[in-house]
Amino acid sequence: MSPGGAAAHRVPSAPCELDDRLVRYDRPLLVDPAVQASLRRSGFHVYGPLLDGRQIARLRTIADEFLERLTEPWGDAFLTVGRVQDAALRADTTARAGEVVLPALRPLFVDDARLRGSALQIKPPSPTSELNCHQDSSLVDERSWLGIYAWVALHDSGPRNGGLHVLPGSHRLGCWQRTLNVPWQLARFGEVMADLSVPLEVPAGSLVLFDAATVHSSPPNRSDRMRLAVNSFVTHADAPMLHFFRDDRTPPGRVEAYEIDDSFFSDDDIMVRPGPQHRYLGEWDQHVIEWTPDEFERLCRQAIEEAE
Ligand SMILES: O=C(O)CCC(=O)C(=O)O
Repeated sequence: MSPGGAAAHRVPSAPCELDDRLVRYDRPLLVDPAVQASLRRSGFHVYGPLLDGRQIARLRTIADEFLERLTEPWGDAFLTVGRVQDAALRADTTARAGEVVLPALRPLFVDDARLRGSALQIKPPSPTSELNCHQDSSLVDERSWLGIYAWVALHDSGPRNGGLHVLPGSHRLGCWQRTLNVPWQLARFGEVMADLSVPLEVPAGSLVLFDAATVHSSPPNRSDRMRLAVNSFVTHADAPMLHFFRDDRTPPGRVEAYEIDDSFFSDDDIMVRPGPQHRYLGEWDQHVIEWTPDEFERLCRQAIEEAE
């Protein structure tokens, strides 16, 4: 059936509980079982050095060249290459950064992992460069498939220059239909999430792995120079890549599901309904979260305790 065809549909809220089972961790994605176990427990893992000085310098140069070619207004907010409108610039910069990062990441993952990347993240020194708490796009069906973001600092990174903060254990909150085109179910809990998040100190060249469902954020960069990072995505090669979408043509209580390929990110406008080149999988029940703020805070505190 085409989008918009079904009748209005009332979906009950997801139960107020953490995902204890985390089925997506049953299959190894990381070569080292201890790293996979750490990620399963906490939702993130600070891996340590990945890139050497030469590789870091190369990536900084790619970022400089990207900024020289960028014609879109940018202001002084956080900027990720993955979101710029110029598809050719986006694809070229991502591919060049990937040539440096992906070979370094590759040995950490099992043979049948697929690595996608790598989006440069640019945080200028400015009071408005913060990123509020969020979860990244799920990109796979997290009820069965594991998706991991691999974030590498290209400068020493900490709270003063807008480094990464994470909410430990938040990958167990079960909010799995995440794209820029579906209202984020946890948005109204922003203050609680920010209060409970913890800052990470990450030296230049070091890697943070995080479950795509882990809530994270970064405060404004209050230093006097730009802070760079690069982010890649890893999942199993046979995991279908998913995109969820809804607008006012989508019946209440539903999301449209699409199977996409890499061209979606390199060639398409990711803010509009995917075109016919992407397989339409139908309308799925929306995963609705109607917990109270108290219930949410209780769950987060339990998640943090169990992440230790
Ligand atoms: O580099 C940062 O400041 C954070 C990046 C981030 O949150 C993201 O890419 O989702």
